[in-house]
Amino acid sequence: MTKFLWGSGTAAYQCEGGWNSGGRGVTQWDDFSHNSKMNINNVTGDVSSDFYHHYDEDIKMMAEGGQNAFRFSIAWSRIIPDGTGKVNQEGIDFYKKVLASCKKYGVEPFVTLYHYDMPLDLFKNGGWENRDTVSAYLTYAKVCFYEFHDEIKYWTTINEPNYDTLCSYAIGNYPPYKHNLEERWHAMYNMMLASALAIKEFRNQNYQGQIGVVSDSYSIETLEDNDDYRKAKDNADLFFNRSVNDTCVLGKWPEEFLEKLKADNYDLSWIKKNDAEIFSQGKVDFLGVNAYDRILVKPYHGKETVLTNNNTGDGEIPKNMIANWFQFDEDKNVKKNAWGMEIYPKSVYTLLKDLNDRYPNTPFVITENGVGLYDKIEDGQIDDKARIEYQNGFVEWMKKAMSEGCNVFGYFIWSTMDLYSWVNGYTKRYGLVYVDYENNQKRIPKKSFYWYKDLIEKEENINEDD
Ligand code: BGP
Repeated sequence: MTKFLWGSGTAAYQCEGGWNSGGRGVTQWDDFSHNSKMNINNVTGDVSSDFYHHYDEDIKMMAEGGQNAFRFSIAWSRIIPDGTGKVNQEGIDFYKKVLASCKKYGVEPFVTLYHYDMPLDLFKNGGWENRDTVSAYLTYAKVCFYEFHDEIKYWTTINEPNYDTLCSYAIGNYPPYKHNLEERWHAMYNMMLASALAIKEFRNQNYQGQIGVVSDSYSIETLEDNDDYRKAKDNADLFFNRSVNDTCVLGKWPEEFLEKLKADNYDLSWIKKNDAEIFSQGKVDFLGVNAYDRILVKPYHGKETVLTNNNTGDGEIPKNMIANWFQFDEDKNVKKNAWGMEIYPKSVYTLLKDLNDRYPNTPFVITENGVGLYDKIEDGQIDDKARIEYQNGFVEWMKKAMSEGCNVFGYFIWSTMDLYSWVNGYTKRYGLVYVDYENNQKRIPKKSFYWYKDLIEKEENINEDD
């Protein structure tokens, strides 16, 4: 039986730095951080946690913390700097070095091909709204499979097709800052198509290993139970979960979802006749689940669509309402972090049970679970009790879901070390390891790092009795 994966995760733009080193091309996030007035926290990922130079130290520290797996993403812009055309050998060499460190310290690499960042030229040509990006992504995926297939057993194609496109095209806080759900669904459709094509290619080449999608998925809940509330809940389930998960697990867009888009009068001419076959051949081996919080909804009969997010950390609860679908509700009895995220660990239990009911026999892995806090150093230590409490709750509820039949084969805390939080900058910290940005990116393990080490030691054989 394979070992349960206990690890933590990062993403290229958020931790690497070295933005213009090693032949790396420019991405839309470099453009955002250097040039956009939407960069409200006014910081960049130019240096960030400087993983580009600290990778060996970081992976060694993970191993010392008992972690046996590391989730990270490859920067497309390091491999094919202009998005199409020339492959950059220096970029390939960098990830080979990262993979060699993983091997040296006995840490299993768990690799994402696309985690929000794309070469700027592709982005300027329409990004995920342009089907050419799908072909460019497939070429990029082929290069990565070919170069790294010996070292990587766990691949994921795309990180969070739902949340990424929601922020980029509907909330409008990520580039290209749009507020248009129709464009959002178009972009997400192309992402899912790119993912399916990459999975198909991976299988065609008979590469050893497993491949999946990382989906931000939510336990959708209501505070009341009646027909109107149940309808809102089903709508939210389609909107946030099934649009992505049915498509990559069952290989088919849910009919009810397409009906909803038609009812919204969207032009769906971007759905091409042969796509259905591609989706049916691009099913995942496992579903990666990013689990942070639940989504609480109630009916909405208004005409206006308003989508917001809290990027300031001022405690405000984001208000969201989507005409013809649902609106967000709030449970005043549940604690939230400064960015309005509920601290509600039971949500992972409900989520896993729901996913297991809908997709029986699917292997799941918690690819992200974490909490953003204003961590502070005091006497050289970071006592992040609130994080320990949050993570511990999630692990307990995950274990309960596993004991009731959910097949979960790994758990990754977000994040390995402090890193750049999209739009929120560096004050919102998630790491098990503190990064002192004022002092050459010095690493200092937080209390949660040691808590996790102890937990892994205790739980090492978590799946041995199945
Ligand atoms: C997920 C992303 C991660 C990470 C995390 C925390 O949606 O996959 O990249 O950033 O959320 O979110 P944030 O940094 O916005 O607080």
